[in-house]
Amino acid sequence: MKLAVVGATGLVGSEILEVLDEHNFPFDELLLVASERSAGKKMTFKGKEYTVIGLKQAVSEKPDIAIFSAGGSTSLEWAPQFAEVGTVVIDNSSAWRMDPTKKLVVPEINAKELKGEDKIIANPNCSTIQMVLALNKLRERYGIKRIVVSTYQSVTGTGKAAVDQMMAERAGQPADMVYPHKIDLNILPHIDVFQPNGYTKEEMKMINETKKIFGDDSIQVTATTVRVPTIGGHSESANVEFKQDFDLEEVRKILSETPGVVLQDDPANNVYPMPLTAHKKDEVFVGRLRRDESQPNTLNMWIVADNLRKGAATNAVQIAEYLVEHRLV
Ligand code: A2P
Ligand code: 11C
Repeated sequence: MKLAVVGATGLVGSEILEVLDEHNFPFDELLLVASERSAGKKMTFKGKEYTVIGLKQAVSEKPDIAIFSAGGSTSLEWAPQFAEVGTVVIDNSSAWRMDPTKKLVVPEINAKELKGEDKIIANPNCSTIQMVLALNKLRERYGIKRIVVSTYQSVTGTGKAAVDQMMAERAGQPADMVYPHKIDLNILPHIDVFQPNGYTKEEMKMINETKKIFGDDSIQVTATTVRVPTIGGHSESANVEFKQDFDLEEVRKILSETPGVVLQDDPANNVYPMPLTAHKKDEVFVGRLRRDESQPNTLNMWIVADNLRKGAATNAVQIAEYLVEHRLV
């Protein structure tokens, strides 16, 4: 097993390395890949020193699996070249997600769709992953008619430069501006680029990816995605209208038994999910469960996950683990 991590020097890339380490992912050879700017740089993984290589060299090494997290344009250009030499690419960018010939995978929900011939597999957007994982078993039990979601997203979703902007502002130093406005002590109702319909690309990702992962175009989704000055993870307020009525105790039971989901719902003791407590964890945390008293069959819930973990690195590594376990590579 020869494994390549493309974008190894970035925020998601370094999280992928941490998760590979924690999960003891089995490989014989590891290639750490980044832009030509970083080629030659030394990095340490599990006490061993590696030299970062560029994409051209990485393709020539014909890895079995390449986990990509180096932006959409890098994926568009290079994923097909890896696929061509037989590598299975697990891609974190938005480049291939809505391509009808590519699978969009959250392993707990739809890994069973994966086949040996899938050479480029898309990892969904972070804010989508945590929402669909929290809702999947409830959807199986009650059916979902409509989701109204508002997000509170960590600056880590933008990358290292955005964390640097926030920290420089916090320290009162001149900041290189990644966002169009200050982010510390502020909130931006703006993630990714605005689309002609007035929504942002992030909002459209949540809408379109949810339908594709659930394999159900009839689910109505509307989203408002917001950047907040946190680093531990993304939070979401979801208002979910089911097709049939639910029992709140049963909802708690289903969520507490959903693999990958942790129920944290004890308001009397101030227990609810938060980015600070979700940070560096692989699971999706759910709390503040309550019936929407303004409308039948509708639940309000609060969902938090580390966007660099289950929202990106963990999900990608779990796909790789599935491929290995099921001998699809
Ligand atoms: P590099 O460090 O060489 O620029 P982040 O989202 O945290 O900024 O990380 C982006 C990651 O994607 C980094 O590892 C970065 O490498 C990598 N990357 C960016 N552009 C390219 C490219 N054109 N080819 C390969 N890797 C790239
Ligand atoms: C954010 N969700 O928090 C974005 C980051 O399509 O993979 C991930 C963008 C993507 O800014």
